[in-house]
Amino acid sequence: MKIKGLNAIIDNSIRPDLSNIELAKRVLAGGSRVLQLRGKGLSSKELLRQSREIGLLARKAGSLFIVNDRADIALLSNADGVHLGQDDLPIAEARKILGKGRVIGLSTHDLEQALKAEQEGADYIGFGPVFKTETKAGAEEAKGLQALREVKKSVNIPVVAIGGINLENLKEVIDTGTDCAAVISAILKADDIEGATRKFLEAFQI
Ligand code: TZP
Ligand code: MG
Repeated sequence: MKIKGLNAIIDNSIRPDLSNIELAKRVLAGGSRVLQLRGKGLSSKELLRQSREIGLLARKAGSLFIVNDRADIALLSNADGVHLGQDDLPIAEARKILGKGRVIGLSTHDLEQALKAEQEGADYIGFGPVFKTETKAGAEEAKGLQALREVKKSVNIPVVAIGGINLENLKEVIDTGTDCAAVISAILKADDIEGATRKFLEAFQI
């Protein structure tokens, strides 16, 4: 299992009519094989409960399961890894919790951060926001495709593009050579979440 293709991020704060469990079921049914749970407003107890349940669903479907922000919850829910932000635990500290067997990804916003993440032992990096996004409060300004291309050329670990990616701009993102595209609103806000997931995956196969 690899960080490749579509990374569907589950976050029902932007789709409150459906639970995270239901959202996970729909993107898995659509074929997503890299799933991340982003549970910003949830208590630790609730995040753990949901992570365990979604982790089992992901495993059954043959999907990777990554927990956003929380290495402790990733370990306790037997997830495949954690996705950290610049202000979360440093990679070396998260590694003490998760060991070498689990994946650690780090969000980066410029080339310097990307190179540092690789040097510090990240298994993959996120890079963005590539385009303008409404989903992340306080997100930095859009970095653009050229910056993404530059980062992809400069590191040897998988690069996950994030921020404002939709079916219209996905091809340009793929053409930079990026390994993976992380998507929230373009999938979760769709009427047909399963179908939208499938369309993103098809674009990766062309
Ligand atoms: N980090 C950088 S942009 C972003 C995160 C979590 C939000 C991406 O959401 P969307 O809806 O795909 O733009
Ligand atoms: Mg984070």
